Amino acid sequence: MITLDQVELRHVKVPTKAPFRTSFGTLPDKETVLVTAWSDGLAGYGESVAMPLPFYSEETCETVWYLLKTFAIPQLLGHALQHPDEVSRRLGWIRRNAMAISALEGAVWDLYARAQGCSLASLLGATRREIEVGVSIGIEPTVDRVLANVERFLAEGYRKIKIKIEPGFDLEPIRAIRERFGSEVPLMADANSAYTLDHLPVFKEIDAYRLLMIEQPLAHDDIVDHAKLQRELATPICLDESIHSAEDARKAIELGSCRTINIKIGRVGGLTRAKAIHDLCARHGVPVWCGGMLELGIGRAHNIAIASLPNFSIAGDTSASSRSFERDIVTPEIAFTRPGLLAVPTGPGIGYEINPDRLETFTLRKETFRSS
Ligand code: OSB
Ligand code: MG
Repeated sequence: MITLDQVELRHVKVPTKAPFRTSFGTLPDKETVLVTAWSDGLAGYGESVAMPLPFYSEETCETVWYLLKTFAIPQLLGHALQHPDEVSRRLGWIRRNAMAISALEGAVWDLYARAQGCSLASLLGATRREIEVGVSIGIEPTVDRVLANVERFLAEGYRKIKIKIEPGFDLEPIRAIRERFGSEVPLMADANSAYTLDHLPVFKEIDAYRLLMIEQPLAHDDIVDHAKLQRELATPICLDESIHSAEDARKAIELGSCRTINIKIGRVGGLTRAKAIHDLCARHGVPVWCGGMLELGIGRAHNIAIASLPNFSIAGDTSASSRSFERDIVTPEIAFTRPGLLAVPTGPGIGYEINPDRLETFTLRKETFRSS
């Protein structure tokens, strides 16, 4: 049992190697909210995946801060928890705000695992000792620059290449990658909702390139048109933005809207809910994979833990620290054990510690809340 006696919020901004462009907008530096939760002198860490602007979902760094400070933290401080699953239940009355809930819930999972002296992965039900890793490549001003990135990441051993696409920047990069690197490269495309059913002819052409999947081609809140599109394509559709819960997943599977799901802990409101989606998909024979939101080491560590579950059978977007950062906030930094493979940590909690000096350097503001 643990009782939270202190929670700290930190708004951080960390320089990235390069801006990351998607169809919804450009992400310059990494800016987000970190959560530390304490019980009896032991700390656990969580990371929000909210960004400064609400263009992936409605949440932002500011809404995460507000929601946590005003509603979620006061409900957990001083409250005894038998298990981290209770966080999601106790905060279940809060509609949406998944990224806020997830950041706090993740800190509690890490704290609880550390208090038990076991790894977060084993607590979640890990069956893998290492996970295969893919990489997500942003939209670039030229196809050549995409090719240069593909070359770099294949050389580093990444097991899956995902490129961001948008209308007007889709067939060309896909064709160029296939021509240069061959048809065997595990390749997929992520549209972040930039298309409609009117683009069917483009998808028919993309279909010929035998991608692993096309991620979230249509509207962020749609599962009906995705089902229509899936019926027209041989390429599997993967849903990202459209899936917020196990119920969303059940409906999408029933409708035939997708053949795989990108599970992001932050998008679905935490590890308990992410695991529920994983379990539901497993029961339906639908493989899943772990998405990413260009997290810092804390968030990546949570991703690695969940990706160790059995039905995470496709390489995820759980890149190493070096993909985005010169300096990450965790020690050790997240690095391959062998090309394209990350070891699932066996140490307590998320299995990484925080570098306090770096954390301080990157902090824009912080606030501590204590149980009275
Ligand atoms: O759609 O998967 C996405 C990054 C920010 C917002 C949305 C997405 C992404 C990525 C990056 O694709 C994946 C990563 O963390 O490396
Ligand atoms: Mg996506």
